[in-house]
Amino acid sequence: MVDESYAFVVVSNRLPVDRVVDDDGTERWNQGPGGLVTALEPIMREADGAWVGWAGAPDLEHEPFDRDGIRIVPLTLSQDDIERYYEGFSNDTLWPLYHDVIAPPSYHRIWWDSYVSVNQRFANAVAGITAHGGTVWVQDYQLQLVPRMLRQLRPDLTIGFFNHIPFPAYGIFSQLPWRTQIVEGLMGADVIGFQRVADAGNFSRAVRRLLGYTTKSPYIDIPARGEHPSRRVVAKAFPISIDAQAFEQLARRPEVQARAAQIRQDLGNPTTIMLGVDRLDYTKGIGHRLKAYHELLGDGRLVAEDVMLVQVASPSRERVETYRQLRDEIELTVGRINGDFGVLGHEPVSYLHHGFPREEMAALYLAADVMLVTALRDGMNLVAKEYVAARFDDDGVLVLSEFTGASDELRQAVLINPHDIDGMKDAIVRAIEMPRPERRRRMRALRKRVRENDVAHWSREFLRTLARHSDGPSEGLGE
Ligand code: GDG
Repeated sequence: MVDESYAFVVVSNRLPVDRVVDDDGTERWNQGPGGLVTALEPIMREADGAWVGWAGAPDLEHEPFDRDGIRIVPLTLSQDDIERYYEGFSNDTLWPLYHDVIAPPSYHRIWWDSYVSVNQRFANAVAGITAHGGTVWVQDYQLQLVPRMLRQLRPDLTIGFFNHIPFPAYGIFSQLPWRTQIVEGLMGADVIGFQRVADAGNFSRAVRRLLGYTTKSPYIDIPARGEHPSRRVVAKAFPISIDAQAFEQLARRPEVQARAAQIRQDLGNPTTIMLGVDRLDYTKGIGHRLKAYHELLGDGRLVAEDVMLVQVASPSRERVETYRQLRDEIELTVGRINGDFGVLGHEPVSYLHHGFPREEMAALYLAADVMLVTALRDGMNLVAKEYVAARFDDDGVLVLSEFTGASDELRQAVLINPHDIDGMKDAIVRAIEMPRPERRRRMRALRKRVRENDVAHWSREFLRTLARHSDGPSEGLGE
């Protein structure tokens, strides 16, 4: 029985808030990291919005509640669901497959069964609370079956989907035993958003190959079948971004600037500070970056006393075996570099395996002369955009992998192919030696781009496109 209904519903694997239980047993919900909630908050408040997702702990049953004008609807996942649907199919099948099989994906039927049943639960929950003719925005690869399931339950709804990670070329995607079901699942949406033009192209090709539909970018036409009339789906790039203004304001705070100066001092005032900030994930190319740095020190092109690499590797997916192995490899390499080139009181790599508050991140960005983003494959990479947003002083050099979505936009970065270690080494040296006028010119151009295409722009463009492709009340969204 529907006892409440919302005109605009966002659904993602994780809720935008984390449940924290204090020592005395009091429960609090903290806003989790991520710009998505910041971007959607005003729209959700205005449009009578609800957010459906998992709260991050096993077997947690919790009543829906209001938070800052948004209805939060927690869904329960059992330990089994977490192991099969989340750690299994999402993180150990889809994630490596969609990132060009950098690590080998595992295919297990039992994981797939769980993915189907959890997606159905998400779809049922959304169907139960969305108002007649309402709009639903489904987020990311964990929920690719939800659009179709939802359309079957609620043909009156307007459904959008956004894929935060890459969509692979057909030659890779076609490995997936359930490739047809995934593509059919996504085609339940009215608008399917991707990070890059190439991702949208890869998806359209998969649809042509697997379902035989006609595509003419950005449209995919589904022919009429039985009592189902024909339908037109939009598959298009909407590059995500950050709240650039908020990030700049954070970096401009006097205490953040003071902290940046302190960091430089604590590191012994080296001539050059380089920085890497990544979830500890094999897609981020941390090993390739360390290899290049190690060789540069070995060649004598960089001198250990003058340079420092700060590597923040925030803990991630630690229950998945590939991630445990990666951590061991990275920590071994860091140990080798520091062993080979460290002197008492100075180690050339400062490795930090924990998360930091946003203020500290902003201070690190300000303290870093060179930012290294060397991902082997990355949907967008928000770290690159945060670095640029933080540099209100128009200084600093961004070294950016061509394999990130961000490289489509941030053309004034020093672009690299992280597989080409010699090329990456040259780029690092070039970044370190870049004269101030060139640094300023490049950073200004980068900052203009990030300011103009911020996360509010992203959500507005997506929701406008969605509204245009429906006749329902979603027309008011994104204005
Ligand atoms: C996926 C896609 C796409 C990291 N460590 C700390 C911390 N972070 C923050 C960063 C940044 C975010 O986490 C990471 O975002 P990325 O975009 O770099 O990467 P993924 O986590 O892989 O995100 C990616 C994104 O979705 C959005 O669509 O861009 O391609 O893979 O905001 O700053 N934040 C804090 N402490 C940390 O230690 N506070």
